[in-house]
Amino acid sequence: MPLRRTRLRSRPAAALLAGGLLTALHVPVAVAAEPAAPAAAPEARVAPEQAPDIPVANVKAHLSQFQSIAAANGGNRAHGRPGYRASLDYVKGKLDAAGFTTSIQQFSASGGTGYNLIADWPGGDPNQVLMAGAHLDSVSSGPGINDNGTGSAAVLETALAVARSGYQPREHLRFSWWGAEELGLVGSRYYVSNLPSAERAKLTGYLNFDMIGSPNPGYFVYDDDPQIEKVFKDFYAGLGVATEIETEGDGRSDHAAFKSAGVPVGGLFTGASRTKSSAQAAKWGGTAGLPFDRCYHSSCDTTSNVNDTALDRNSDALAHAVWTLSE
Ligand code: DTR
Ligand code: CA
Ligand code: ZN
Ligand code: ZN
Repeated sequence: MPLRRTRLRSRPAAALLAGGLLTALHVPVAVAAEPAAPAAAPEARVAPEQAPDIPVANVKAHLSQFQSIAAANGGNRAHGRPGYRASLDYVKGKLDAAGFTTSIQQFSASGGTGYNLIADWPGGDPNQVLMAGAHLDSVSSGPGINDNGTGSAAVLETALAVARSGYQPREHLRFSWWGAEELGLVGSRYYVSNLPSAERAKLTGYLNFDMIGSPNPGYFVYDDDPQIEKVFKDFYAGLGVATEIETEGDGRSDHAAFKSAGVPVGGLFTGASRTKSSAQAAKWGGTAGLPFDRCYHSSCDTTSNVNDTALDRNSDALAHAVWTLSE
């Protein structure tokens, strides 16, 4: 199900007439009825390819790498620190080996050099580009495994699954890992503001994944673009898992710049420092009265700070959305 940006196409009057719209409006329109176009042969509908299962063990292996990178670089993967660039080099190495066309976008922020990583999967309609992304930087106080190793690892593993399967979607796929999100969405804003308007117009959607494995998880879906929201909600309904809309407000993560530029956006979130309610614990499990992630922006945001079930479900939801919205 391709994602269409809401652009109304102007239709010739004859088509409107034929379509009954103008007669309904009783507008006297002096147009010669065009000869009916020959009925197009119904195109052979190929069953949409289903997304593969994303092995959560693979996602967790990336998290272990991020943890090791932080340990070897002063305990974090923050903007301007060596652990961030080492994280980017790790992700880029996997993508290059899998056949992606990668590029690094450099920018300056708060006196440090920042980097975005962009990976294009060759093929697809260059004028219809679906993006999926996550911020790769942590705060300086810890390794940032849930925030946002989980989103980064799940986007990476979904991209690798595209390569493994040889998926050739109708739309062009682009994956992204943002720098300096924790400084104020700096990397994604830099990308969008430096993207030529003609290139921006080709984006059919941007899917954002920031904290998708919280230890006391909620299942929140961004309530921005209705079509994208429905893809995620239907996926979870298929699992029998209730979802809520993400209500922390716009502007809290990297989808903000895309939304401001008129790109349809959506995404998933398992919660940060807010407290899980009793009603939420009743439907999702976990512990009421505690934060969704008690290690948010703390040194304890390690590989032990991840709920595997939430990470697995959200990784599979991510792949499902990429396949569904690009086919
Ligand atoms: N700003 C994100 C965490 C965050 C807080 N609320 C939301 C809502 C949707 C996505 C992410 C978030 C961070 O600390 O990276
Ligand atoms: Ca899975
Ligand atoms: Zn954060
Ligand atoms: Zn984050």
